[in-house]
Amino acid sequence: MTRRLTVGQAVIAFLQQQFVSRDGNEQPFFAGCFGIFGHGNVAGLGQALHQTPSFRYILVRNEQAMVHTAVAYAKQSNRLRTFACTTSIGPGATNMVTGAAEATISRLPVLLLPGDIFARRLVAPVLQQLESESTQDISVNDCFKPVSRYWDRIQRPEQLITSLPEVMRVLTSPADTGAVTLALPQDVQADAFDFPEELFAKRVWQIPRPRGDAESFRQGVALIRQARQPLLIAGGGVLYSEASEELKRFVEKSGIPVAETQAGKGSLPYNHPSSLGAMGVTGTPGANILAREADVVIGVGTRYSDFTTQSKSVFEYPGVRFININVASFDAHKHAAIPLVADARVAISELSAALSDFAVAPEYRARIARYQADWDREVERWYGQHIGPPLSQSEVVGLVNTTSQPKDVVVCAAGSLPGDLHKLWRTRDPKGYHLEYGYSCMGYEIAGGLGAKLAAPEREVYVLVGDGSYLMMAQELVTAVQEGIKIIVVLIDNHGHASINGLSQATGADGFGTLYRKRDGDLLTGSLLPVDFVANAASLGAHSVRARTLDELRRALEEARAQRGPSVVVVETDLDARVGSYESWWDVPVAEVSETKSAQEAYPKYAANRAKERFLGNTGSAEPSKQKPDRDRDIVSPGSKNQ
Ligand SMILES: Cc1ncc(C[n+]2csc(CCOP(=O)(O)OP(=O)(O)O)c2C)c(N)n1
Ligand SMILES: [Mg+2]
Repeated sequence: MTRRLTVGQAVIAFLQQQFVSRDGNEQPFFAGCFGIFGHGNVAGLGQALHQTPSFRYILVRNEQAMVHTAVAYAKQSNRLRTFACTTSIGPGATNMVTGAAEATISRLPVLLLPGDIFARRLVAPVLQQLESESTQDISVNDCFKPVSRYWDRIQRPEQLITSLPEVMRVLTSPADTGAVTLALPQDVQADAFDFPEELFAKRVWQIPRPRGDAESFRQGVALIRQARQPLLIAGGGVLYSEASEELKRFVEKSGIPVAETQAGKGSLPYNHPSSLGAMGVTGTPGANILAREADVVIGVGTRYSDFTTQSKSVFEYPGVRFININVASFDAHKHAAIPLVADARVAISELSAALSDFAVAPEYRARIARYQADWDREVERWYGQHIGPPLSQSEVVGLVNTTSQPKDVVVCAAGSLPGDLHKLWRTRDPKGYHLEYGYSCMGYEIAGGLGAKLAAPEREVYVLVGDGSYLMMAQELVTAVQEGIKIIVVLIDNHGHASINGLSQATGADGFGTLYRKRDGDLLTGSLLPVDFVANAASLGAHSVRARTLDELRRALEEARAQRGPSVVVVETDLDARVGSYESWWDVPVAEVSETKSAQEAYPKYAANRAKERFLGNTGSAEPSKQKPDRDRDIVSPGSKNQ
């Protein structure tokens, strides 16, 4: 039995029949397809989508943005669903490279279907074709290779028969997932073939919950048993595995404190007795001090990015050992850990059972409680930091948090907001905090907000976006209007790149080139640029309003919640009212020689901090040096502005 279809039609017919199942819950894997048509896909995939209205097609405004939207949709859906993305050849295709990198880095499934140059070649060079004098086996789509977990180019229709199942295997694998690129030459997209009927049968991909190796598990349990100051770092894997309840039970009984990465924030509610809040460069004092002293670190579903490890400087205990629970062997083996290559939920509940008689010392529990209480007061202080107008960013964050519902979602990606949100946002639901901080891509915010809302229409989605990110990618507001997608955008207008301005000052470049001001000689120190964000958002069809005071902001948020489509609330904030960092450092290299005094002064401080970076290679086979005495410290006031 065969079915005669074009390649474009076969791709769509196949995607429609792909389902996933985890814990007995079955659902279609693809919610539809985003796209922009050009000569490279209009007659192939475009024709196929046109004749298949049951597969939702959404026209977007920018190809990079649509990958952000798909990434956000997949993230909010715990990787159990995603969108496909179709583009023309050339610039439409390469616009997706940034999104592909983001998906692959953050291990989130997206299917990219860029058009490609003619397989027949006779008509080459076609419009937008990259020519090469040394080979005809190249196109701009080769740029996707390093940023894709699976990459293929379909030169003959029958190649789909072996390629499409690989596409699905990778997309639905918790360990291997990321961007999958299937480049579709524009002539091949329209070519017909007699495909075997089985290719279009319903297929359910079981999302596995793998159990770890028994010997690694035994070693891990033994390691935790002899720990005096264990610390659990919760990464995105806790959330994707839906392991929050198991995590709660494990740490309530054992008293092990939990620090959260950006991707793992929300693993515990902010006020859970074991929660130390944010970990790392943008972390809380409690998390960072206990990380410094921890003798055993249990990393669950974390990649250990430099923001988490403070550039490998935070783990100071001489004999510190790691046990890493991760579906990806790659991450499980980091820091010479005991690797438990396993699903987070399964591994945590098994650890819970094996360690039912284990608990940390009461003094350790008391310290955790004290850090938590101190931090709660600190957050209150930042929420209540009423200045201006212009307002401070922390009081804006505070008002959005306190006026939102526990299940609402905050979406963000780049600038100074991620650090403030990581520290200050009081997360009350595992899916209430949505930060794209693997790639921290400016421009993700609004496009990502659409993805989060499409995945969770029952929740309000608050997009917090800086003026810089907004100017990079605001056009998806038009898509939100088109599709009736309600997102509430809070635009923080601090007239420039506050985050990089602070970093520039800390590293000796005096904030050069970071402010949105008119040119005045060599510098951008003239008057503020007269950008009218309210008018800008309104011109795209969004409900938009300016809020100068806290009362105005409260009213504007209420109004926004009452809208049916997207809203933008523009708030001017004070660029210099920064939250600062706590017990943290981040390695951003400072000029070793320079002609500026600020850089000359910054360098020795930098060199001293860098000396704290460690190679974390202790396997436990050698005798670790003796631990320093525990120190019991209070919260110190915000330190250097280092993000
Ligand atoms: C696409 C992209 N380009 C550059 C950067 C580097 N970068 C990080 S934050 C930032 C400035 C962000 O400005 P804004 O959105 O206004 O936020 P603010 O720093 O003012 O909070 C820049 C340029 C990035 N993360 N992403
Ligand atoms: Mg800004």
